[in-house]
Amino acid sequence: MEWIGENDSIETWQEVSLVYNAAMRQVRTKMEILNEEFQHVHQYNPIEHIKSRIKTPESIVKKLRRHGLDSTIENMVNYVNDIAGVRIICSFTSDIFMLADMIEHQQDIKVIGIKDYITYPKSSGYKSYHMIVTVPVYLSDRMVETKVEIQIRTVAMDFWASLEHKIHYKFEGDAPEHIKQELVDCAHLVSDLDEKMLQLNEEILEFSRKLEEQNG
Ligand code: 0O2
Repeated sequence: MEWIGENDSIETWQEVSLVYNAAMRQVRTKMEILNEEFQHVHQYNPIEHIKSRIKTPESIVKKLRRHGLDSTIENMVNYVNDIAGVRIICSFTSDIFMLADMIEHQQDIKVIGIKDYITYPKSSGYKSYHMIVTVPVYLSDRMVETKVEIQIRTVAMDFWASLEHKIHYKFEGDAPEHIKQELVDCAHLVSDLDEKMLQLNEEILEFSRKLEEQNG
């Protein structure tokens, strides 16, 4: 097995981009298949939609600089875990943990790190479930295990994170205190909304189950 960055054959951004793109597409397809299979077996789609992206070279260089590292291909590969990113948006918080479990049980996906910002939200109010995984990418002459960051969150969490991200960039990370506080308040509203929607959905499911039992 080989990690990209372990040998000299991958030297350019184009090569990194090719391998990470392949890994990202593989993870995305796997998630789409899981969703379709779930629909087939349980008549239910845990995934609302999926977004994926390759981090821009500028953003990678910024991250390396933040960690005090030189902008080399080796550092990119070794220290930037989210060059390839797949974001999975679900309806309910319970879907997040179910999907994480399904991902962990996929034989050709290796989970190498988890950050559970659902159970332990960031002080900003940020909530999301992050998994760093590796998938094998088969090239013509070798296989390379490639890292992909999977972020799993609800529609409401995604709405919050998108706005917070915009504000963060607008103020270059230094938003006025009252805006930061408003965002924390909104994050609490998002958590309450997610909890209420989950309860409501469970009630609806229970109602449907009883109706089915009555009708034989
Ligand atoms: P972008 O522009 O979204 O790509 P590590 O990856 O472990 O070396 P890092 O990057 O701090 O260290 O890991 P973490 O905390 O898991 O965050 C990775 C990504 O999660 C971020 O990527 C964001 O996409 C998202 N994220 C984390 N914290 C926040 C937050 O407070 N608000 C929002 N909106 N998103 C957050 P980037 O590279 O920071 O940004």
